[in-house]
Amino acid sequence: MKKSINELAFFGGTPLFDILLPVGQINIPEYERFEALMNDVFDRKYYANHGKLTLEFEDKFSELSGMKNSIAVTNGTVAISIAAKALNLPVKSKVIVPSFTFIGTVQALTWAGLEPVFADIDPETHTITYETVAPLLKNKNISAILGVHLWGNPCDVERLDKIEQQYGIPVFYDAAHAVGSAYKNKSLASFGHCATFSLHATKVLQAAEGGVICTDDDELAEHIRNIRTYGRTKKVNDSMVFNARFSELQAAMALLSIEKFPEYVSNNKHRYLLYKERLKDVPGVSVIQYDDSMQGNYQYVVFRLNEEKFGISRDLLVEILSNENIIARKYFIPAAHKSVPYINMECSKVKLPNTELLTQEVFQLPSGQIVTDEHIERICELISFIQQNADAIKENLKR
Ligand code: T4K
Repeated sequence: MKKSINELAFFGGTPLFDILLPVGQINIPEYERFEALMNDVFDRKYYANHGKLTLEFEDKFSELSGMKNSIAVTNGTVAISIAAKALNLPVKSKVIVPSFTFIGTVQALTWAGLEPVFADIDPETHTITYETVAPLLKNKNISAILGVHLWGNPCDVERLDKIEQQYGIPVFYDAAHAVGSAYKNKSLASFGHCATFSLHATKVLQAAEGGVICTDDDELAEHIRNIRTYGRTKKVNDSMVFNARFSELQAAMALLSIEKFPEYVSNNKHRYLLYKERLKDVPGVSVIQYDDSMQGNYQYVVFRLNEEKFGISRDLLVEILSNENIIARKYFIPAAHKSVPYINMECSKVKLPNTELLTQEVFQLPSGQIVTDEHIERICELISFIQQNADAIKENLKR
């Protein structure tokens, strides 16, 4: 452990770790098993268009999510655009969406010809609630609500369902972070008309790139399948169709990943609890709390930093950690309404105090499969050391 602030890599010392510790999960399958699946694909000479492996993966995803239909697509962003198209939301209509999310959530709406109306979030769960959404319903031309189960934390699902009943506005969910997660033992895939997932390499269930749309509504599922493959299912008609097919190569990765999903989640939870325990007494640092009503996958370990209590800013802490090869992240900064192109549009003129606060305070620490208990012990000791020496660090910066 560092004995003085001059030993911090930020001030020219040697980095604490000689490998990079990223925030992404990076669950690498056994290469031999991937090769065996590829041999099968090569033997059959069937690489795309939803072959055997893709169908097998879709069945397994349905089993994991307790859903009737799981439709695999190119990635999580495209999954949202296709879901919006399949819901037949009128072009240029408005969709209520949080600003505190990955920019892909909102861009997916824009690509589907829709306009965002940004909602604030609850500062504890980081998700939209009845209270943050209801005042926006007086806006004209609202056609839907897109909630984001950020970090796998459920939106206010029960009360958002009531908005749908009251106002007849469909709700659907970006569940990119919520694979295998549940609220009160009910799969998060089952809330709203449909839920979309990401299988990016950094996610707990990964296909290198990929996405899934889940729904129990068979008719909606038909539209999603039809849009995904240039309208070729011929079972329904859609005016705009696309190529969002999932390849057999992606399916091979995803099948190997889903097999290990319970193990990955259990390891993630262990890491989350260890971070929580080791940082509990560090002033100004608080870890996101998961309510007992939710069963998550713990793929992101999310913290807030109160600068006044900790002594230095979140941004400076992240920079110091990065120099030690601890690649902490500041998801999501800037928030979507402050990002191009929305910053130049009418929709950016909103007051989102909780979103503003969280973009200043939130950060994530490495939590993937390569992160060991020893790494976490050392990261937490370092954060504690930085807090205890915050004044000296600030002094040193002035020199
Ligand atoms: N909705 C939400 C709420 C989302 O968070 C996302 C995506 C989406 C929708 C859209 O889903 P996709 O279309 O992406 O399927 C990452 C991911 O690219 C993105 O999937 C994710 N959310 C977002 C939160 O994070 P970056 O640019 O911050 O991370 P990236 O890809 O640079 O990777 C992080 C670190 O992981 C790198 O420093 C290096 C390491 N890494 C990464 C890859 C890809 C590896 O070691 N190996 C790898 O293969 O976006």
